[in-house]
Amino acid sequence: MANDASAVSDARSHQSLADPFTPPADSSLWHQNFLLGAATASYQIEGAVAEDGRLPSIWDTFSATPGKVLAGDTGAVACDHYHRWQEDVDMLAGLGLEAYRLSIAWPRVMGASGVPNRKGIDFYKRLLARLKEKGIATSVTLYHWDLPQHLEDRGGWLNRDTAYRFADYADLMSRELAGSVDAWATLNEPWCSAYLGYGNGHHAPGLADGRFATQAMHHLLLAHGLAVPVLRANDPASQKGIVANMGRGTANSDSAADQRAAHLFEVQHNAWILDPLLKGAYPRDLFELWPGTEPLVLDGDMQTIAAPLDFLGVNYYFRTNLASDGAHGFKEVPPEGVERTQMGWEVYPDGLRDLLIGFRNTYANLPPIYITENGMASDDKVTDGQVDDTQRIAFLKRHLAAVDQAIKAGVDVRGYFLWSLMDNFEWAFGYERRFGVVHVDYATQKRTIKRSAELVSKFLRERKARV
Ligand code: IFM
Repeated sequence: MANDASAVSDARSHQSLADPFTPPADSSLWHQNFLLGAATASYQIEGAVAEDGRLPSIWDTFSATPGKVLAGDTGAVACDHYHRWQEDVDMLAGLGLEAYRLSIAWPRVMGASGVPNRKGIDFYKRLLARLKEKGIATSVTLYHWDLPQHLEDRGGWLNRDTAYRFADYADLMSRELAGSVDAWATLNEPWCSAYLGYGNGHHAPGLADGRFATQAMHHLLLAHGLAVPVLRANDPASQKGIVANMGRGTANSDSAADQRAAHLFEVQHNAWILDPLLKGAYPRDLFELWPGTEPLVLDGDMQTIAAPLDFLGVNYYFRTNLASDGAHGFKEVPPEGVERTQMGWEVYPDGLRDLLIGFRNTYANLPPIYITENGMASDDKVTDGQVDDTQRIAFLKRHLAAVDQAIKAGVDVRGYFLWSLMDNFEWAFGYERRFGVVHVDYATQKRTIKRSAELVSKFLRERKARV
């Protein structure tokens, strides 16, 4: 334990470092083992969609369909990361980021008959080797929404067979990449794949039916459960987990009806995924909210889905304020006069803290948590070679403070990934919404480090200097 005098001088040295981002002296973020990194996803940054044997994905098809993506944008070129990956890894290393979360494009590494595509696999081998060389920890997501189109043509996530195909894909990748991945996440945000992809059609493949959403979710979770033991067998030293987007629902009043509305919202966003994973059962309330949508579940599925996890990845962005709809559901009541981002999402850091503490209280077997995505979009412009993203700096500082509060309340949070390393293809919003801590000029592919990234980097340097 430090004596009083050194504690005082320690605190002073932190004060002298004060800037709009640097966490206070007593923040858990100063602990060297709290991992701080950045995240991206294959379709959002890679481009090169027809190169080296990559097959089409559902997002190639969806984004090529008029009216589906803002301004008709597609991921065909994106950030051209497939060709600029060395420069991008150098940039990560230059910023001193300690970990990088990336995803693998399934259609890049596996042919329709299941045969490996060597050129695609080699791309990820080179990328991971370079990250290792630079001392950057690697977190690899197997599925961040780019389902091979040939699987969608056979029913996609509505077809149980896709779950088994996913396990084959996990087998291939974990054999090929064993030893170069620190953490494997099976899926990114199954809620978005199931609900936005099959429930309301806002995302690929663009189907809209409530029953489809619950069946797609079941097959996604089954795919996850089938993959976990495969990953364990092939790459025992790595961590295995899943990444889920979690929504905070608050009640518009103290009335029992509004409280119930907020509860149902969180059932629909969080318990729909976490209960099967951590309790081995779907929440009953879900099917009261959506009567008649129970998926077909075969014997043993729920045990498969509840395979023990080494970590849970939590993605958090905003809260939703809710009231009863007067029947059995909820309606959104957007608060007025609150700060919002370019997406129109409310800035609400307490939601992250409250969710984390709530999960700790609800799930006895909650694994260690990584915040695998958090960040915001702003309409950033380069002026005199600089991007002053003031709103993002405050956003990050406040959300990291919320994580610190959760840790101090006893939640085991081990790290935090900025979403995103660089501006990229924001799905149905195309390139207009900029989430990066690095600006990308899509005409020239020039990367410009934003002020937020400079400050994160400064903090990491200072933290390292304390060892
Ligand atoms: O860009 C997405 C990411 O792919 C998944 N999580 C939310 C981000 C911002 O919308």
